[in-house]
Amino acid sequence: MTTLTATETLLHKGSGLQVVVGLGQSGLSVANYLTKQGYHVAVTDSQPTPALADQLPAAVDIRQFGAIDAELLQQAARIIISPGISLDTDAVAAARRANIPVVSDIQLFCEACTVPIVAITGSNAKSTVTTLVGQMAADAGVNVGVGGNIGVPALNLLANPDMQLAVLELSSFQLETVTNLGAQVATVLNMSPDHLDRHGDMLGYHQAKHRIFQGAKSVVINREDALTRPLVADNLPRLSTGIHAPDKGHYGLITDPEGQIYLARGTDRLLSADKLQIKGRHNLLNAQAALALGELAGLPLDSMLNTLQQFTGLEHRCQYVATAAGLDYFNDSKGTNIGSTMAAIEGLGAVYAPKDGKLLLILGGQGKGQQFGELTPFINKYVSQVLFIGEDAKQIEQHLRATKLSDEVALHQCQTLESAFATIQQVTISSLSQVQAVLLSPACASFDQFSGYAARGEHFSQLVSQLATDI
Ligand code: UMA
Ligand code: ADP
Repeated sequence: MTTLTATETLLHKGSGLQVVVGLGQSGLSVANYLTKQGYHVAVTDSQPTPALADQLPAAVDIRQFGAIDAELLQQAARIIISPGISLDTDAVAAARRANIPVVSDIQLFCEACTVPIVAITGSNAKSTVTTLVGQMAADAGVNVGVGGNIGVPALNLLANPDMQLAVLELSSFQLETVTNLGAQVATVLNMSPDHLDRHGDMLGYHQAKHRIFQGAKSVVINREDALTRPLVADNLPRLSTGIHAPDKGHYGLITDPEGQIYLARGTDRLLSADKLQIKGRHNLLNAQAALALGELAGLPLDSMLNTLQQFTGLEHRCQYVATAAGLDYFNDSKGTNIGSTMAAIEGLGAVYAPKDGKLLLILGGQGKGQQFGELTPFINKYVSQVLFIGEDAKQIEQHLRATKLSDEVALHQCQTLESAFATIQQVTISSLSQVQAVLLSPACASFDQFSGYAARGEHFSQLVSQLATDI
């Protein structure tokens, strides 16, 4: 971070009160950043005693906790809102009506960042692709900062004065208040319904996501998903990814006469798919996206291909846990929307189908306003048992029953993961169930029963290991 002159500090102090709304990780990073810049900063949070309050810098002299302070917001020269807080929150909506600017930490980051930004969003695969691109850059000897929605607040990256490249995972919540991000390369990896309770409908969600392209110098597009295509000038450099053979210079897949699949750039076969440790068709798209983003960020291809072969994937994403009583257990707790669950069912289902095997799917939690009937064709093809857990379990069952669900798919209400495990024992005893693998891919948020997807995945893995020791 550059050191400010006394005049700059005075200018910032004089530029009015900066009100940080929400004191989570991003709120704290904003308070730290703005106080160092010499701004007058206030913080407000709904919780009476936010956990991070004692980490606030002493210079933050206004702290209003217990409710978002509407009066304080009216005094702001600028509001910096945390991603978890909706713009429709009463106090925030009133401030916007009073024409007080509301921005996210990402806006402050892109205004201050002097190095190229790789900006990544999408309904799914953000963390996987962000981690891959970050690793590709590091392996190529680039001093890279990786942050954003992935868990490291973006502003914290500015503390590294030697950073040469910033790789950001961005959520729709972070993007909805960002203007002119100006990324070196930006992408929307894929689009499927998510967070509709917050954005109202698919259009609102799409609009938020596509703000990532504002001011971008180049873009990566997913040919399989028209909703990822940006409205940008035709002459903007662009690369595309997809499951078919690619045009010259673009990424795709080539299958040879023996059926071997290769990652390809134009007609060049780059890498045989079986050299990747991450499995499934969706991961072949993720690998291409990482290569295309890396190329447009100036990373060397050979080094990127080496990184790809070393990458073992992230926890809780279609992760194999163990085999117990002849069933393979997979933890896809990060499957928190129907798009990710479709990818998991299809990716794993295709592995067991040739052996006449079916999946047992554990689904449910907080449904976030999604239409679960969209899962039905995937369930009909690859799943013989569905077990529902969590707050919206009954509603999800209704959605499936209202579609053309096959009679061969059995549905069970279980409420909790524990009771789901008892049901697994009952329903898989008969070989008629055809179940060869158990997949936790809930297509829902976990907050009704867990502190987050990681806690849900860990609980699942514990129940599996318990099972393995009981046998
Ligand atoms: N709060 C209020 N009023 C409210 C809601 C929340 O005051 O109505 C307060 C809470 O009391 C708490 C603070 O706001 O003190 C929490 O803020 P936050 O929810 O924005 O969370 P942060 O800790 O700042 O973390 C955020 C992202 N969280 C969300 O978007 C919900 C993190 O993404 C991100 O890693 C972090 O910034 C750093 O950039 C998490 C996430 O769940 C992983 N993201 C969603 C997702 O991936 O689906 C979008
Ligand atoms: P995000 O950060 O966007 O949530 P993750 O990389 O954490 O993305 O993966 C989230 C979920 O999406 C996991 O369940 C994973 O198996 C699934 N997934 C990964 N890649 C894709 C893809 N290309 N399309 C659909 N789902 C995917």
